[in-house]
Amino acid sequence: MTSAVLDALGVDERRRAEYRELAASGALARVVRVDRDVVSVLCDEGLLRVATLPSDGLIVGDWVALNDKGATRLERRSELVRRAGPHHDQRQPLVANVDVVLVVRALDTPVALDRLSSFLVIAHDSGTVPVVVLTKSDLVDHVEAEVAATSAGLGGVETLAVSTVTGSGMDELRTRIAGRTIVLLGESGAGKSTLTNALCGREQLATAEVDDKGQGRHTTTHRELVVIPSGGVVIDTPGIRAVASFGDGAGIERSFADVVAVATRCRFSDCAHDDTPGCAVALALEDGELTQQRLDGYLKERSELDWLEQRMTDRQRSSEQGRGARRRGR
Ligand SMILES: Nc1nc2c(ncn2[C@@H]2O[C@H](COP(=O)(O)OP(=O)(O)OP(=O)(O)O)[C@@H](O)[C@H]2O)c(=O)[nH]1
Ligand SMILES: [Mg+2]
Ligand SMILES: [Zn+2]
Repeated sequence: MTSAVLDALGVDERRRAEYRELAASGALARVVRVDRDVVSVLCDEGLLRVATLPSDGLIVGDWVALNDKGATRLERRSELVRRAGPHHDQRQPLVANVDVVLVVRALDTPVALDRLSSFLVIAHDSGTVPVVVLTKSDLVDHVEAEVAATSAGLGGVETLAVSTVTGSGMDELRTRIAGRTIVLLGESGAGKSTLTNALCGREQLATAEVDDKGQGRHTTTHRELVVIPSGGVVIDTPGIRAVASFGDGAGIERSFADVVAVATRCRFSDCAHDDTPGCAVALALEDGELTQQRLDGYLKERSELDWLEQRMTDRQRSSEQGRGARRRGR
């Protein structure tokens, strides 16, 4: 069976087999947008709107088998997850079945690298590949130096510069995303929707100018999946400045592999990397192998995760105590 729509959405034989096993009454489809009680899906019949319950937990990028009652979700091969905020412990899945996370940043506004590295952490948590995309390259000089500095400041992450005005870098980006599912993350005004439209070749999504302070206007309010004619699928998202990870630390270890590699040489395995004797990190800072910024970024991510781990442990303990008290009370 071949289908242009499903192929464009990135279907493969494993997915088709999974769908056949369900023997669903309706089509195989992919979720392109989620509203309160309706999901929009693309399938062979085109765009359909299907009633669902929030408890179905469908998110953009999910594959579903349609049926009389709604939609049954197929296996998620990857899931990009964040926490509601730095001091929250709710797990929020953002998008599903993503291959590459594009971290988008406008070159004409200054940005804190630790905000960008938070996106790299959740990308690595989910096993997807992060790529940084620097937009609006037509507005600045020294684009190559910016690319090099961003990549180095983020531990060597792949970094591209693009302009939707001149088209510079767009072919490289198209090649990078062909045949894959990409999600765009970054702050409001970074140019995510403009980039999606440029990749689509039409004005599919609304965009808006940044205000006179250089701030975005939160123009995009929904995550939305669109098919790119040159191949691949892009999920545009509302602007966010940073994210907090809900991972187990693996994403931090990968995003800060340079810091971790140095820290393994410290004399004590529980080294706090301050004035501890035999601290390899302190030495690396002195001789320039590591920057203070990389270390601070790493420690910030670690401390947020430590907070989460402590919170989860406390929760578990109090729920066990609650169960114990109920048992004794019986
Ligand atoms: N000069 C220039 N302007 C750009 C480029 N890309 C985007 N812009 C402008 O940047 C502004 C913001 O773009 P949007 O695409 O709406 O930004 P966004 O990231 O989707 O913002 P939110 O939806 O609020 O998260 C618009 O005025 C765009 O025209 C570019 O490559 N060059
Ligand atoms: Mg937008
Ligand atoms: Zn140390």
